[in-house]
Amino acid sequence: MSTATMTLFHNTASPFVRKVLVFLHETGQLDRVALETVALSPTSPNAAVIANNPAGKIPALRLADGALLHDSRVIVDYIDHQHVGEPLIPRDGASRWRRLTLASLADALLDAALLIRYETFSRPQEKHWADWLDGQQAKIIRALGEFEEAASAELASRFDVASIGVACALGYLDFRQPNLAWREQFPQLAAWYAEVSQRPSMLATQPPV
Ligand SMILES: N[C@@H](CCC(=O)N[C@@H](CS)C(=O)NCC(=O)O)C(=O)O
Repeated sequence: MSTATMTLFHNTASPFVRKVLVFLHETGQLDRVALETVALSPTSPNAAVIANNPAGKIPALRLADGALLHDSRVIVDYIDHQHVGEPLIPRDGASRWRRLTLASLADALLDAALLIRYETFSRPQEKHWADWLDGQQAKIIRALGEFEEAASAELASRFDVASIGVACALGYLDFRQPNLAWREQFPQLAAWYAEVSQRPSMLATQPPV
């Protein structure tokens, strides 16, 4: 019998959903959540998601009492408060702000990658705006540069909110921009990612092929 008391609006292609799933895996709470798979984009929103999150975005998490949480930052914070192990988001001190800032940069990379995806996939070809696409891609490359600096010490030190965010961001780049060849330019990040992508939580949550 299922022990799930919460419902996660879910799609295997979503890197933001993946962060939540990795948190659930890493904190041993996967069986508490039922997955409701939805398909959506800004131009074809999903009615069930909108009813639960006016922004029309996933992830959204319905709790046992019916309360709704979004977005991924709020949800992973909630999940981190529901287990007794070492927190994956440091509760205080300088490390809290540094780890959350690295996690925020991973989210910014994902926002840029997702905007590129929507621009190139959903928008008619004649309406594509090259300068705007270049600006988004530049954000991605700058973020990768900062992660390269952080890879061998900061990211490698623990698999927490920062590392999970960066790992899911890299997984999404491989999924949507397979020709980017970021590994050559950022070798320490590549070595770190090769290791963490073998964790059971990462293997179990890979994007579709
Ligand atoms: N800041 C949000 C971003 C979530 C997000 O952009 N999700 C995408 C799927 S990967 C989405 O729902 N897009 C639909 C839309 O933008 O209408 C979070 O961290 O959860």
